[in-house]
Amino acid sequence: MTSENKASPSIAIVGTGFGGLAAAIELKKAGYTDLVIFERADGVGGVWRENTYPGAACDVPSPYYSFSFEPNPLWPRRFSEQPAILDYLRGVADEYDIKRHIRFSTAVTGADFDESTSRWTVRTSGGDVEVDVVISAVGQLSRPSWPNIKGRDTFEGASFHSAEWDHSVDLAGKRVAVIGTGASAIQFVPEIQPQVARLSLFQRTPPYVLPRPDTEFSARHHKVFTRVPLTQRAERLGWFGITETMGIAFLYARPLSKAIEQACRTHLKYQVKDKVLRAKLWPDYPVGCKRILFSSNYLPSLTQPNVEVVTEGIDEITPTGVRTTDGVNHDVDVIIFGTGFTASDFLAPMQIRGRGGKELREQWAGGAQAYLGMSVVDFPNLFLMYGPNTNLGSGSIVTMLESQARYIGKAIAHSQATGRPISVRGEVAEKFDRSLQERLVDGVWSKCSSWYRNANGRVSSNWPGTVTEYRRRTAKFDASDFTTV
Ligand code: N01
Repeated sequence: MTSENKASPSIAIVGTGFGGLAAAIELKKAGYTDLVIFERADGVGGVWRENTYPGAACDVPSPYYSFSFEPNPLWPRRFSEQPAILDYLRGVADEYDIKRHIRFSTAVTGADFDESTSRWTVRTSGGDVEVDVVISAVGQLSRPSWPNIKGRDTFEGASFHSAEWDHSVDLAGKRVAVIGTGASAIQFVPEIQPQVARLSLFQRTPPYVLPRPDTEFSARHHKVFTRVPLTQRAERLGWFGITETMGIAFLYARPLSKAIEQACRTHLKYQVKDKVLRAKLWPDYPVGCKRILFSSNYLPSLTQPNVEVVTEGIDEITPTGVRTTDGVNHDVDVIIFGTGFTASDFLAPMQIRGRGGKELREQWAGGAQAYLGMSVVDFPNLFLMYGPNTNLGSGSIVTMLESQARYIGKAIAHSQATGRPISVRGEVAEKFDRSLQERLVDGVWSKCSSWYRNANGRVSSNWPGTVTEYRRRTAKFDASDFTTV
């Protein structure tokens, strides 16, 4: 990449999910053409390429879980399934001619800031590349978390993680153990339950579940959405309003969150008649602490005769199955880990070194933090999409990513104007993080354990306000928050 022409910085983006594509499109629109995008896989899509488990779908409605500048009047359903979302992302990449910038099958292993040249050396499986700006868009949920359960490697049957679904394993007629009851498991459990001989669901903590008001979008919908785009925009705005209200409920309005809890209770009562099972499935932590899940077929699937919900803790995985703390051996043929992702380990396994050779991982030893989730002290011209404290408990992450892409575009323009790399001022970042953590420490997410929190209890994943607040705070780029190096 060229560096002579400082008027046009060279920019590397890591990842081609919603975040990487949002950044690339924004920068192309702003006239930056010296772009290289690294993608470890052989296609775009991020988590929507990786997660192919049965029933994989988005629990945020598609008219809202899509780019505002690229509505899709032809969504097959309100809550589209993974293949449709992946198709959408592929289409967007084509539409904006992004693919020619992408180096597929190229994993970024790290990046070093060189103070003598004020540039980054990005280390990849395909060699080193020097650029002026690095944008990480690797997401928070891209690395599967394997539980540290004794004997996990001794199991003699097939086993795999939900995010790496092994489609070569035929589950028909098998005894299957599922470990985990998060957003992934509640989508695939109802899909596999009718096929398997026996399904043992190992539940450590039950989720709150609300119905998913899904609907197929018919040819008539498609016609209306195409001819009158305002109708789809109205649906988008409607869901924005609903999810913002839910966000406000968990963040600020206890009575409103009580109403949501009651709705979950009624839903459970309606779907599960057996009182013993119902008691097992009722959470004992405040609603909203973990992500509320949307499903109309998860709870009914657990009432089927071939399903057992196991609430005893797992003691050990044995060559033939799962042994629980009550000494019972649950013999199974297949174990599926729906155990989530290593979210708090931001940007891992990349090794990022900023000014003075500082390691990002060391700087983040107490928990990741970044100004507005995007800029880190002493890491000049490194910007993060979906960085620390920008996940949502409720709402569409795509709206956050669009705000970030715009803000990063402005930051790059400022760096270009000053002719120097920029990073957030230490005191600005500190003040920002302090106020964020003050809001989070007594908030709902601190009341239970989840992937939103680090091992030390710090909430590093979630934004403590509404989407509206984040959009407002990122709408303007304030150059006085940054320093040139
Ligand atoms: O992962 P999770 P996920 N022994 O971390 C259990 C997004 N997403 O893949 O709650 C026993 O939520 C763990 O138990 P506990 C969405 O943002 C979106 O399901 O820790 N159990 C939990 O039940 C979501 O929040 C969509 O007690 C163990 C489960 O495994 C995020 O991805 C769809 C265990 C992990 O749940 C993650 O969801 C899917 C152990 N040792 C996912 N370790 C959309 O629709 C873990 N568990 C957009």
